[in-house]
Amino acid sequence: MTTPNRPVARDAIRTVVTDIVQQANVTDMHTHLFAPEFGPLNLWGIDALLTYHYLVAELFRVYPQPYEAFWAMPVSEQADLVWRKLFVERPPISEAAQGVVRVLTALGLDPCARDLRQAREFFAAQDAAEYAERVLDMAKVDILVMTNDPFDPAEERVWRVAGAHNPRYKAALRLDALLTRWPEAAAKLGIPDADAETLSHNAVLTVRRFLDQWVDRIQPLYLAVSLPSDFAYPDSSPRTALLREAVLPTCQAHNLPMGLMIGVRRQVNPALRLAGDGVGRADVTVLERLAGEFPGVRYLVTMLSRENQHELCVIARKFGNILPFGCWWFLNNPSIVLDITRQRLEMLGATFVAQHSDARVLDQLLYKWPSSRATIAQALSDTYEALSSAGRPVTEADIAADVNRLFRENFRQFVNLA
Ligand code: FIX
Ligand code: ZN
Repeated sequence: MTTPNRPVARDAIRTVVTDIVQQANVTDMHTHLFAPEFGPLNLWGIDALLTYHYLVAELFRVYPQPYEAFWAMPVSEQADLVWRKLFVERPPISEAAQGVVRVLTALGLDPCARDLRQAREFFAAQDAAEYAERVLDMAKVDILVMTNDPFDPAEERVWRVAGAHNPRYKAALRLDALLTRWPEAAAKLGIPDADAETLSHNAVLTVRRFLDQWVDRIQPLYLAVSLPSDFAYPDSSPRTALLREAVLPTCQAHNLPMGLMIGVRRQVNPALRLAGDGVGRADVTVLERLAGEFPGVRYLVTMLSRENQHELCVIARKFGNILPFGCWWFLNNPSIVLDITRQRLEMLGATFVAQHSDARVLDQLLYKWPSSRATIAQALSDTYEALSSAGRPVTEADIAADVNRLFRENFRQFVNLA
């Protein structure tokens, strides 16, 4: 029998917390997944899992080869090679490699197989839509947020023709093209003066109209952009003008938060393609200026460099319109998640979003979430044990409420999702 309002004994805290965290539903606020109705954009199955860009980078560590030779191979052969080199010829110990093992185990497949025959047969027998529901249920992800690029013609076709109304897949309007590749975006929008020193009135109006249309079309939960480690605000670039005159006013007009993902160094090794991005320490004071200049805008913020995490906590203490989220990409490893989560709990209580999956392949939900849950449960257990020792025991209800805040509610409230 559960007694949610009775204090949990100090020596039972770890078990109770772990259980609550493992059972909790999560809202996955940032992924690169697509609902099944997006057809080939919805990635799942063994070939997609093994050619995930994290693993492609790791393949080149153990098996240097001409980049172009790898890219010229059919995806199934790339996957065979990754399997042989990273899973058969050595134990798959990295977080990304262990992730594949955990997915296969969760699906009842053999993680020690010499080849991919069994896995391929399993995935070939699945119906895409039914399988997606099953994976979301297994991962206890109630709702996830996609990353929707309004400049991607493949996506645009789906939105224009069929619309996308899957209740478990919500949209986020991603503005990297607009804010990091302005001349290209301007050309697509038919804006002639992309090189001008200041943004013309017409250019601003065109961008505003474009954003309004896309907000109406895809009903995003938030707008978002990933920004380089040298992101400066304000400066004399078109990015500052676009943020100030078009993007942030759009957030205000539609009451939508702005997602800022800061610290990527795109294409430090272009030959690795999607695997070729790096990380750099960013200047966090940009957030003070953005949050101060647009106090009516709510910002979802994640930073890629480990060195920026403490400063982000300090800024979030100063600005209620900043919600730190997740341990992004190169930070999504147990040792670092543990460290960052502890830091955030100490400095912010339960007022952040503990994690997002960033999954690109549906099945990855089956390892990214269990891994994050285990690590975050550890950080939370330490916190409640300390609190209990200090003289304030916690109840199951206390713990469940905090877990719900960290994994669902803080994000949902921020984006007004019931
Ligand atoms: O910009 C992003 O949203 C990044 O998460 C991706 O671009 C990155 O490639 C990734 O998949 C990280 O997990
Ligand atoms: Zn991402």
